[in-house]
Amino acid sequence: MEAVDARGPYDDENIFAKILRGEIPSTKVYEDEWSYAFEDINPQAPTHVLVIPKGKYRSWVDFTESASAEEIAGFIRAVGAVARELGLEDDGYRLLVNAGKNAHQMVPHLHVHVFAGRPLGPMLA
Ligand code: IU
Repeated sequence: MEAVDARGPYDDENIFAKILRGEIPSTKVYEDEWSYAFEDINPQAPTHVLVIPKGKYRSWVDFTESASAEEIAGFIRAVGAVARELGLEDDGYRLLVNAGKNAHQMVPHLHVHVFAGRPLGPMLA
């Protein structure tokens, strides 16, 4: 799959938009007013969850520039709730956001990766 440009208009037909609309199945691990979290289809660790805002945001910049303070706070809290509810705090976890081509963002809807369940090694680059 091609990396995407994180800029430009939101694509309503991107795969995570379809997941949010229930048009494509996903394994839900968390949901609240602002956010939805589900298992990554191609996990890179024993726990690999994607947390996405329910709003239409392509990237971290788009989200932080366009979303309300309430929505941003709600989403960041949701990422924490996922880590807590999955019991990841004892052994640790990693959060990752890819944006744009050089970071190999493949899906143009903001997503935070949550990795856990094995030693993750030093920072990925
Ligand atoms: P990236 O940060 O845009 O590179 O990550 C996209 C992720 O979305 C990647 O880990 C894929 O395995 C994952 N994914 C998915 O969970 N379900 C899908 O239908 C598709 C991609 I397409």
